[in-house]
Amino acid sequence: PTVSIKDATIEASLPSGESVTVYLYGATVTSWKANGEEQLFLSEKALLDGSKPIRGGIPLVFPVFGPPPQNHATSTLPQHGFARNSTWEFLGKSSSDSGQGDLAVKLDFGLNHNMLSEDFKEAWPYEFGLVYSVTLSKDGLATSLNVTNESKKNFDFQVLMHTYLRVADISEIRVKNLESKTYVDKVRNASTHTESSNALPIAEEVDRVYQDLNPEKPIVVASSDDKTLFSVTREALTDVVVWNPWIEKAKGMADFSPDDAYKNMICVEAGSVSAWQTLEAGDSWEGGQSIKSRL
Ligand code: TA6
Repeated sequence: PTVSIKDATIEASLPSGESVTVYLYGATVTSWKANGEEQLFLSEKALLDGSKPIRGGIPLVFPVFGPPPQNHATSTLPQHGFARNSTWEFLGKSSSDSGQGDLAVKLDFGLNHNMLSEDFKEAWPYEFGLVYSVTLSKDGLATSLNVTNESKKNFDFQVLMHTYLRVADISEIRVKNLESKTYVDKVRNASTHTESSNALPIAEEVDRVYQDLNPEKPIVVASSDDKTLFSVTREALTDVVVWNPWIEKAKGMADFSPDDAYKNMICVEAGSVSAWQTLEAGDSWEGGQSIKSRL
């Protein structure tokens, strides 16, 4: 594998052609190429200069998902926390080859409390260490986060990998393996429902937090003729958010472009967001996702 460092980005590629690009800003994966094509959606107006979280790829949500709750340690943080809008450091790479030619390259990124802006330090006054690993292999992309509480106090956190999967046409895809799962519908006043479809079509704004899923059961994005396009398994992340902004919300986001690009993306977001993980002083937690494409 080759790894190149270009100012604010790290790029890795495998001899078989797969590649991944990560911005130090937010440790945001902005590109994952496999089977000769781009697998992730990146808005044409995504800001890549650190002025705003990147619109697309895999933004990292920590320590809070969504708008922070009132009267909480995260209350004065921005939506989705500080991880995706802080500059991380590249810790290095490692590659593995089990001999059967399934080479993999792992890129590690770090963020800790004293690297945060003064505002963020003040907003969430806990010593912590994050190591985010991005692993590219022939048959997939995996991202995992290790959280260490380096403070003397316990802290609560949420975490989510806000993955924008690229699709040719939103009307042609279905999201599978959600049947009978409970979800909070953020488009319907956060009311709770049970999923009835085992192949969910996306034909309007969708913003649902599916809860308590078996992380080893893949969430599949399939074509309308039931070919698997993406398969997402998780570790220690038991919620999955399915989001598509649809027409109006797409138009309402200045960095979402072109306006009709909602047709070319579906967010399948692995996370632990429907409750709070409590990390005791000195303890660590790890969770992640593994995405396979075009099985
Ligand atoms: O993951 C879904 C969601 O929480 C939506 O409600 C929408 O807000 C989306 O994230 C994007 O949030 P952002 O802060 O990146 O504009």
